[in-house]
Amino acid sequence: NNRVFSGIQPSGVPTLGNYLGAIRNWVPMQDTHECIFCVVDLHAITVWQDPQELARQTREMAAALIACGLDPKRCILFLQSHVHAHTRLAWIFNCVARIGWLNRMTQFKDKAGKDREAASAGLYVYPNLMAADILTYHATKVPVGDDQKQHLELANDIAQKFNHDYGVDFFPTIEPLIQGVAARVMSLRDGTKKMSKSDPSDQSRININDDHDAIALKIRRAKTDPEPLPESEAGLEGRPEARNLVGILAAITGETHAGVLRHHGGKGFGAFKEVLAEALVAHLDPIRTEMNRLLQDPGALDAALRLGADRADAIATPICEEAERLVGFLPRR
Ligand code: AQP
Repeated sequence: NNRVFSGIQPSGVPTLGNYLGAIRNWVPMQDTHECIFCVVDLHAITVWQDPQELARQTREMAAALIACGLDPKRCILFLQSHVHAHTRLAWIFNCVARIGWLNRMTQFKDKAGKDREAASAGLYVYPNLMAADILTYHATKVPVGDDQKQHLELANDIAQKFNHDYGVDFFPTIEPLIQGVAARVMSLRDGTKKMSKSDPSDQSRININDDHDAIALKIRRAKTDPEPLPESEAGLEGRPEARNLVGILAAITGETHAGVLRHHGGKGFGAFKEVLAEALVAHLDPIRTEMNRLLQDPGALDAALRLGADRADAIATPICEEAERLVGFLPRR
């Protein structure tokens, strides 16, 4: 099949990283694939979320996705907590996945920080829920940023072990679709850390609803080294901040890194940053305007999400129930 599944956490406003690494690539897939896109609120609470903020951010995320070009008529767009098959299948996967597999997940180590014992159990089993998100639709194509590759490999290990343990050929193999020049956008404050919506510093990221002034200021303050831009890609070696800014402009203009450097090599960062800020403002402005418009009518937004949940349920629940039957659970009659 050519069913696509992808999700995004409502842990803040989507960043330029989420946009370039994920959302933007989802838009054209609506014409070529059967697309299922999910605001993964269950994943968001693996770290603390203020309830009111979570509710607000969930609506904002839905509005942002539609503003970026996801069309609730051409894709299935819904909230994860509305479709119970995700958690039902995740429990089964908690019992299929091995602790040793989870221990190898680098994102857990990054997100849990130094005090690993104090991290939530949910954060630890997060990849099992992610496997359920995808597999309860028998989706085979998963467009994600480079940072999610390890979780997809784990999802395939779970699918294989389930099939093997229960002697069936039930769950398909998942294929990661990693695309774009800027598959990984880095923090504006530290070129070795990825840009994140939950980073405590707002200066570390561009939010897709940042206005002209915010974008200009953040780009002007972005960390750089004192050297001018190199003339060729080799000159970006060992200069993560320079590489990141070049990569962002390349992704926005559709050029390669080399192409950007052909145009701007030799410039100081002051001049380059002005070009970059202007390109970002021009690209993000219509998205911000549309997002704000959508947020003014929460009733319409909620209705679109309800419809999405109904359509998602219709696919997910029968697959989940078949998995439960294979495990040996009696159906409720
Ligand atoms: N910096 C990034 N560059 C490229 N792609 C990125 N993605 C995230 N950050 C970058 C991609 O965005 C999709 C949705 O991510 P998510 O919300 O499920 O969680 P995340 O990967 O943990 O994203 P954040 O922004 O870092 O959120 P928080 O701060 O809450 O953890 C994924 O496809 C991801 O690859």
